[in-house]
Amino acid sequence: MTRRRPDRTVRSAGAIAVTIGCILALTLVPASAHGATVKTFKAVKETKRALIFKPRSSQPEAVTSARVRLRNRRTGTKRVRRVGARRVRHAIDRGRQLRVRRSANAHGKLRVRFKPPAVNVPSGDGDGDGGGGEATPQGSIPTSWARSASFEGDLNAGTDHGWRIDSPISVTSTSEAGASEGSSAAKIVTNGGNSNCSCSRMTFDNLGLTAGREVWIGGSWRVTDPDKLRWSRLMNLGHFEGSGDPDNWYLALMVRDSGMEVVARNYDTDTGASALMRPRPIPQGRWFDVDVRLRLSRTGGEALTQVYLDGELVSSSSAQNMVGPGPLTFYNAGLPYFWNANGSTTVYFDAPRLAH
Ligand SMILES: [Ca+2]
Repeated sequence: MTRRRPDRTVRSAGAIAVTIGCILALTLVPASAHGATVKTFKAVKETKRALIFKPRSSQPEAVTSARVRLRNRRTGTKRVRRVGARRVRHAIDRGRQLRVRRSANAHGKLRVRFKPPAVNVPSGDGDGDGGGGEATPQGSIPTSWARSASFEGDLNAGTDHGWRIDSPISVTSTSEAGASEGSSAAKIVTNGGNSNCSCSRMTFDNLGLTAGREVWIGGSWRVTDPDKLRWSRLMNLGHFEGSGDPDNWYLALMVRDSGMEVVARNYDTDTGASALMRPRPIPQGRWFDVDVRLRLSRTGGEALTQVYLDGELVSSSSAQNMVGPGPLTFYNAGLPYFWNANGSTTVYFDAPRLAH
């Protein structure tokens, strides 16, 4: 059988937008004293007896202490509940949620103190073929996002056009596999039945990301069988001018024969493609986070692509990450492209996010 190269993409034909839900976002309030940093996180969920946080950082090992200053909105009573640094490190390291007990009506934010970051910068194992060494300091994953969604019972809130779902693929909101954020996630079920584009993706639109821009994109997935994702994509930024236009290009977290990689390429050809992270195994049967920091450039040595897996920097490249003249105008994620020959599989997706 001849392998197809099914990386064609048809941009989301937008259904009517559903918009602005309650975004359970995290916020960052930086503070410094003697080089230490304090990050503040809003609860991503509340239960009657607890506040649920999902702290993020690229340096979980730097956590020195954490606490929640609770204030009872009904009685005005205040109290401070300390949270063990080890618990916080563990939650960040594993991408898990952190549960802090509270009495009813008590609210507060999680404040996490970090010691000053180490000076040395991991060189990464995914240098592309761009010129020059990697000398740019490691950034930290944002805790406040310009765009995000969480699929808490509503698949469309926070997205620009809802989902493109090519029948008979289905996407539903479910809590059956847990979630990266909150308690629900998007469940994508494929059956390989659509020979055109087995696509299921949501969109952040009208981004206008040009050379020189600093951008973060991220998403969280739970994959039941990585072998069923060959020749597919998990997320991408894209520039699209019309079917077959040679200026169409995208920057994607994608899969070829195995593993996931980050590549900037033309829609229709690998000629001129720029490898930004070498293939690495796709975690199986658990939630994982991928966050990508970009400084966009068509010039090797001026561009920057850093990839964080579960909050840890795993790849850094200065290879060109723009392969066309046009700006990146949209973000797609979920399973933006699925190779139908993979057949039936289920992928859970949560917390698409973008900062710029
Ligand atoms: Ca969610």
